[in-house]
Amino acid sequence: MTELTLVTGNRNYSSWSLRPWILIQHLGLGCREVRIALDTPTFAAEAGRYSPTLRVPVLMDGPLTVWESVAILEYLSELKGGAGWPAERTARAMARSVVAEMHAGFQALRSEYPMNIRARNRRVPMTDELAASIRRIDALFTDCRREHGTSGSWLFGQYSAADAMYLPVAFRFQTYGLEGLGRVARDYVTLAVHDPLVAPWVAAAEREVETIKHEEVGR
Ligand SMILES: N[C@@H](CCC(=O)N[C@@H](CS)C(=O)NCC(=O)O)C(=O)O
Repeated sequence: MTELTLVTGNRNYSSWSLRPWILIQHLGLGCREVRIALDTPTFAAEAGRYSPTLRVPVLMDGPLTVWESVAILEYLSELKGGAGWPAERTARAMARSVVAEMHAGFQALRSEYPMNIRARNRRVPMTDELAASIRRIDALFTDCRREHGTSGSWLFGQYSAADAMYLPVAFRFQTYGLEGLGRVARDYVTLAVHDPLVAPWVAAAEREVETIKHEEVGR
């Protein structure tokens, strides 16, 4: 197997980049990393050297380019014989559903609670749309854990692409507060943000000096 290269954005802000990166760590794949700072005049030109969409993340495996975070998660899982998904068919179907739901939705959560790993104790006005997103996240975490989580601590017991997909959501709750989440979801958020395998990404986020003004919301 050739060495994988993962092109990402800033550690502090790039929620889509974090998803394949953490799955690479959990699958024990290893990769070379190329980081391109977001929101700069040169971002599009630099990203365009790797990505047909001019966005990150993008994965290279030799001559092959894979873009879109969900497609990358699928590819990484395939490299490990499907290990990125739950082994049991009904659990796998639910995991794929929640991954697709995150990729396609949660607009209010994404825009009103931008991922900002360094920030703590931020509070933003609660809108109806944001409250609805939080209710759905609470139900989703609780249902996954209760229905399929008994073999371990993650959403489907063992670590899967679903956990990778929702890790940036866990960091959002660390920043903006846990209000609206019940006990099961709170415990899951605590587990996810303290995952030892994400610690190097968090440390790098804390070392970054760039600030993106429109991502710095809340007081
Ligand atoms: N649907 C894409 C979204 C990727 C995306 O929006 N990435 C952001 C960084 S987190 C980006 O590249 N932004 C730069 C831009 O849009 O110019 C995926 O799932 O990979």
